[in-house]
Amino acid sequence: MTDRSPFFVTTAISYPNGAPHIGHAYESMATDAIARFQRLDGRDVFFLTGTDEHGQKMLQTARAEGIPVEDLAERNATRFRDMAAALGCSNDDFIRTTEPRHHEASREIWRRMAANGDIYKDSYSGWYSVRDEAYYQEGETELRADGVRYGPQGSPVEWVEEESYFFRLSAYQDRLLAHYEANPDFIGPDERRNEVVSFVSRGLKDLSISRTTFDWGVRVPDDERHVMYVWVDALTNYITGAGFPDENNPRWRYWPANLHVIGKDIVRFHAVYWPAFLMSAGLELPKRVFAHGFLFNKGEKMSKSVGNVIDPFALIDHYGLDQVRYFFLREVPFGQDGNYSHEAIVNRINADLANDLGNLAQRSLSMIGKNCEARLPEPGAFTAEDEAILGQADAMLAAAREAMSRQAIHQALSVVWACVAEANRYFASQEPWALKKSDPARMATVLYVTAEVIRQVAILGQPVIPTSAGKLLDLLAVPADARSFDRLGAGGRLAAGAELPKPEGVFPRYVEAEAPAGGAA
Ligand code: ME8
Repeated sequence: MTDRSPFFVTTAISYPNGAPHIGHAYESMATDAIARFQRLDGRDVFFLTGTDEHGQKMLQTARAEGIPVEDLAERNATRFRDMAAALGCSNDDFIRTTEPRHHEASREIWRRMAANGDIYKDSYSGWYSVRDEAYYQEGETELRADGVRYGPQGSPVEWVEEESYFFRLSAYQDRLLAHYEANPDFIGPDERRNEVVSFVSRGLKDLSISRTTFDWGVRVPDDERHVMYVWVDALTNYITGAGFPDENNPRWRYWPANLHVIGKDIVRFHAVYWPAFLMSAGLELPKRVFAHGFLFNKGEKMSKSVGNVIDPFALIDHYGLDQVRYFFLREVPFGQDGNYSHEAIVNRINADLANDLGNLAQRSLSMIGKNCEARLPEPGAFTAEDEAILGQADAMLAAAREAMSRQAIHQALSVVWACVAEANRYFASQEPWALKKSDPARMATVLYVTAEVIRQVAILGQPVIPTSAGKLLDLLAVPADARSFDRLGAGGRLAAGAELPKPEGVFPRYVEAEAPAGGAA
């Protein structure tokens, strides 16, 4: 039975204070793969992404560039929107926190938290990191030899003293701990969950949730001198996207979100502040928050000064979209930090895509083209070898589903590529080219079985390599309405006799443009 229940998945919303980088692209690709997987598996998916446009960081960048902050937001939000499109993201909406619908939602959640008695006015004095847009306790900061005080993520902090509204976060310590205990899947991976539990167990202080020294933000209801602390409005984007506060909005059926995909640096906001705000406002909590790791360029942190910031648009232009998506999602265990380098990308493109899958498809399909009048051959009785490889293909869905339920995207891919590897061994050992003369009926069976395995690989490959998988399915004449996961397994076998188009290569090899320096003379 297909599960048609709603599945709401989000990315973090990025600060458009600069152009998007590969870290942002990584999160979008991964979340898109998750959204596509669930859609193909029959779920009613809503996939939300967008930009987080308020806060001091945006203001400071705009000032440094000498342009109005609205212009900075506009310019870069467009680049983030373009990036999502360039990455082939299937997001259903793109939210910008400067939109009126979002101001309305933020003011409403504030009113509900206030009505619940959780907001009071006082004055704040303490450390603030503009880069992280985060308040830190003195004990979390460190005064270094350069005379500058730094926060736990290595960004400088400044002393802030101003009138501020506070949220009674301290009152939520026990309820949060009880929630983590009762819902062991609320935070993933486990390492992140343990960090959150230990942070909350040490005790929570009330949180300053408004600022008065600038006005770039959502105005606090009934007190126009204050704008909301940027994270209060930023987190609210997830319910704005679902139509809040209009609970008659058809999108409200998607709340609570099934999954917030975020990076490991913003776990505290999503797993501590956000559930506390929602509890206070009487709203349901998201089911899961999953934190991916950070990407490094050959082990080095990307930074503008080092000059190793990778532009996702350039990467896609250079290697191809599906190639980039496949590389990052296969290479980096989702949840751990990862590295990328030209060599590693080329290796994945050539080994996994061009050789393993591309060559198998090309060889088997061109044999069908030449020897079977371009029609899918009628198979004879299956041998034990045929049954074994078909069985492995039929078993992929269950294993991939299990992996995807833990956001182990790399494991889902490894299940599929293990089947590709096995199909290559099958093809090589059956030697269909030799059967052509000796036993054409057996050759037909081997080609049919190989094509059927490729069909299932392509269907399951769609979340990560949608365009190339689509081309493979075209080459197999699989109709558009027969490409979802309910067609996997024995029930969806290829129809013998179907006419196939002329086969063409789907996965080009990456060839170095110029010989490496000092190459062979
Ligand atoms: O944090 N590798 O925005 P942001 C992997 N506006 N992921 C990375 C990364 C890297 N090198 N650098 C950043 C914010 N990310 C807030 C979010 S959500 C209500 C508000 C990830 O533009 C980062 O962890 O700094 C985050 O999930 C996302 O990119 C946006 O980061």
